[in-house]
Amino acid sequence: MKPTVSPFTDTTFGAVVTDVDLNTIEPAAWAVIERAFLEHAALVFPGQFLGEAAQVAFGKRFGELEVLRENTDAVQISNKNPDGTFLGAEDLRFKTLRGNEGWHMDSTYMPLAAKAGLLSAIELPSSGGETELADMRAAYDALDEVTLKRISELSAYHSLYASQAKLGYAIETGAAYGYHDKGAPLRPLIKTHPVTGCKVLYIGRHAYRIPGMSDKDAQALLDDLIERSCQGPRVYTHKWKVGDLIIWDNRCVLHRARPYDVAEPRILQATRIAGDPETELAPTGRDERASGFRPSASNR
Ligand SMILES: O=C(O)CCC(=O)C(=O)O
Ligand SMILES: [Fe+2]
Repeated sequence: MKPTVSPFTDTTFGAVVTDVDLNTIEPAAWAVIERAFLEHAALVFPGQFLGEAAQVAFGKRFGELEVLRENTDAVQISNKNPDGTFLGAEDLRFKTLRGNEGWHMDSTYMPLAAKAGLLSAIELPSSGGETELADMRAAYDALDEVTLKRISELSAYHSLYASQAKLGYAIETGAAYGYHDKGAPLRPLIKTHPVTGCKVLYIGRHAYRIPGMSDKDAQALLDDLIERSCQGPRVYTHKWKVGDLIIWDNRCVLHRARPYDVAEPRILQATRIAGDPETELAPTGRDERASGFRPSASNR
């Protein structure tokens, strides 16, 4: 059986893949999926109902997994505690879920940004809670000359501490929050996709500071780029059904969760693919005020 890849007709990216069982993929079927992933940047596999182990195995075909939680490859993005109660507004995980509702790319605040994200739906609220994806290749193509010229040499520092602080969640501690200020990764705003060679607008809520600009001007520019980029036809809204699996290329696609009634369960199974250090590793530990540091061409 060869998978059928049906590109979305109303967006600049994305495709639905049917006629495939992700539990048992033949080499020829995998070749089709891998090619479609690079070409369409996001794939939707309806009704797969993959268990944890099968999702992890499918994820590993794309590359090494990023460790999201110690000692486990499969992580649930859930608004419930293990005892079945709902997270409270003061819980760190509640704040993480609210943070996920802002447009972002995964792990850009870590030295090694992610290659791809996989999600599948286990339990869903009665309305809302969609996942949205936005095509940053098409966003780059849509940039006007003036903006392109203005941003082409710029880089931004990325920090989870900063992005959560923007939401009023400033007091957390922990590993990922540590890459702030002098330890924040510095990433060019325009990225060249390491495999396809496409130019990509590499932005998202974790970007917070631009060397050579005031923080206020940088934030205004970064907010404006997100606002202008994340508009139709560059946005795909996935209205979940239990059993669906989606994957996006984190090197060229922004994503966010949409709000829902937090008193209803929403449980997704997440697998994240680590970036290739050759291309997704960013310099950290320097601050523009310290040295006038600029990323080298090899980091673009
Ligand atoms: O909950 C969602 O829809 C998105 C979650 C997310 O940001 C992620 O899996 O990286
Ligand atoms: Fe995410």
